[in-house]
Parts: sequence; C-alpha cells; structure tokens
Amino acid sequence: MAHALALGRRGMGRTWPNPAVGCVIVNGGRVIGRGWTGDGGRPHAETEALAAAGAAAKGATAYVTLEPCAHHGQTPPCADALIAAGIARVVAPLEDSDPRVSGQGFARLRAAGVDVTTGVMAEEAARDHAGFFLRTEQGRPTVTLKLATSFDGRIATATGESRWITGPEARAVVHGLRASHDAVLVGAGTARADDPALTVRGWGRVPQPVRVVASRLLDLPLMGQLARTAREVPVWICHGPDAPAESRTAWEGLGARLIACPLSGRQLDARALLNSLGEAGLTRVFCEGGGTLAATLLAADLVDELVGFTAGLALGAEGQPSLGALGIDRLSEAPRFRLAETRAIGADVMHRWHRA
Ligand code: AOF
Ligand code: ZN
Repeated sequence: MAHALALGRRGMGRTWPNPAVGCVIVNGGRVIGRGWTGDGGRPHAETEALAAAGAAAKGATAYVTLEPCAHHGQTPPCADALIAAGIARVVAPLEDSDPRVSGQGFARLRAAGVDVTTGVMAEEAARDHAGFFLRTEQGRPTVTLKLATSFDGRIATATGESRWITGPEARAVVHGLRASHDAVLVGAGTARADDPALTVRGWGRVPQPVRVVASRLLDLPLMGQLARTAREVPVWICHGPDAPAESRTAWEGLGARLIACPLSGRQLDARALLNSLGEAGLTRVFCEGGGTLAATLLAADLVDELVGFTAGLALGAEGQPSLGALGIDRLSEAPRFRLAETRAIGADVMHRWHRA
C-alpha cells in the first residue's frame, strides 16, 4: 500500500477533478502490475495496473489507494474490470466519497466473491485524497498556504525588494509544490507587485497548474506575464460584482476565464471563491500570497496546510510582514497548525504544518 500511495502521488496536481489514485497488483509475492491515474483523471489506476499484469492478474491481490469505482464513465467500472481479470483480493484504505461510488465498489467486489480488506494506511490515504474528499463532501478544494520569509517573518524590505529571500533549492521545491497542486492562487496585490508567471519551471514537461488571481476590481496589468501567457497556461480571475465591464472584456479577450464572486464586506468572499473553484473541478489549491489574501483565508479557517520556507536573514520591523491583520486579541483565537515535517533545503528551512 505504501508503494501504491507513492505511485498515486505521481498524479497529484494532474488528475483533477478526479483523485490521484495508485494501484499495485501482486501475485505470488511479486509485483506484476503498477498504475496511477492518468492526466485529467483517466485512465484510472486499476486500468493501467491490470493492463500491465495481463493474464497474471488471475488470483492476484490488488492494492488500490481508494475504493475501485462502480460507475460507468467512458469505460466500465474498475470494480468490474478487477473481477473480470480474476483478482482474488482487493486491499484499499477508504471508501470513495463520490456518491456514484461510495461503498458500491466494495459491495460489487464482495458480491463477486473477491476478498476485500479496507482500512490499510487509511490516514495516509485520507491525507493524499484530502482535496478530492473535501471537494466532493463540502464543495471546496483544500488550500495549502505557502510563505517564504526571513528569519523574522518578513517577505520584503521597506522598499519592496523581495528577490530572493530564500535560495534556489527552496525555489525548486516551491516549483515542485506548484506541480503537485491543481492551481496556484495569488491576490491582486501580489499579481501587480511581482508580475509573477506562476508556472512550474525546472521540472521537465509537466502539466501546468491553473493560475488563479483573486482581484475584486480586476485591476491587473494587461501587459504582465499572466496577460501575455493566458492562452498557453490557463488564467482564471475571481472578481467581484463591481469589476468594470471593460476589464472583464479585456481579460476575456486575452483568454482568461472569469469567475464572478460575491463580496464579504469590502473583499471577495473567500469561501464563495473557493466553492467556485471547487465547482470548476479544482481539488488542491496552492496559495502563494499575498499577505491580504493569506490573512483572509486564515481568518476564515480555510487553510488546510501551511508550508513555510525560512531564510537565515533578518529584515526587521521596517520589512514587510508576511500576513495582513487577522483581528486576533488572544492566543486562543489564533489558528493553530500541527507540525508535519521539517527539512533543511539548501540554506533555508522548510516546515509543513497541517490543520490542527
Ligand atoms: C478509481 N480509480 O484511478 C480514480 C477513481 O469521470 P470518471 O468516470 O473518470 O470517474 C471519476 C470518479 O472515479 C471520481 O469521482 C472517483 O470517484 C473515481 N476515481 N476511481 O477506481 C482511479 N481516479
Ligand atoms: Zn475506476
């Protein structure tokens, strides 16, 4: 199952709106087939693994990181394919949360006499499929919030100089993180100040995550990197009801997809924004700031994972803080996260934290 989970992770960021599933088929103690969900969500992991196993699948055990599907899509259900191939035993951690499947895949297998074991490495699988589960159950993708800061939590000098606080090794890891998410999300301030490309670079030919900008008034530079490349790598802009019609027309003309969101106070409603992204199929969103958007997401309890890169550099009180105000008076009100990983990366340190 650990191997199947590792295979499944290869698809992360590439399979939305589907989950990134892994499958290993074992017969007589030997791995005879491996597979993972294809780009865009098809083919399913089991299809690939069964194709590799061929006739040797008869009497074999299939380790799948999610309940095999039971519905008819472009191809027949994976549960049926496993039965037809003569698989004797299926080991899977969890039920699929998709109502077309949930429980029915296991039921189909059992009814056909296949031995089904569930619960194996369920915690790890739940974490890997968290975005897919959250989207199918609550309608929104998971949010990973990334910050790269000085030792004292600053993201730029007073004059706005911010390149580069962390080193090239940390930046390479950030590009890998982008690739493992369905979309990269930034606020309008960051899009204006940094003119970011928000693409994955240095990882070979990988599918690019969607680039999402939250901009209430759609006041983004029409000559920037996002505008120039919107036809090559998708740009989605979440805007408010008061975004000028000319800006909407201009961005649509550039190839961007516009998503209208309601306001909450003076800002875009963060939960509605994420629900719209979920409706569009996204399961895993990687937020790279800026401080206003990040604070809004944290204050609304919409951040599922934190990734912090810390550089051995002090910028002092005149430096720009990484987060806007959270409106917190007491420690007990502060959103808390649980440490999941610490890693030295080049000259910097990376911490990953999960929602407590
Ligand atoms: C599997 N193996 O590798 C994946 C599964 O749109 P479709 O027909 O491809 O079905 C999508 C659903 O299939 C998705 O919502 C989820 O329930 C399941 N994903 N199932 O057996 C896989 N990716
Ligand atoms: Zn399937």
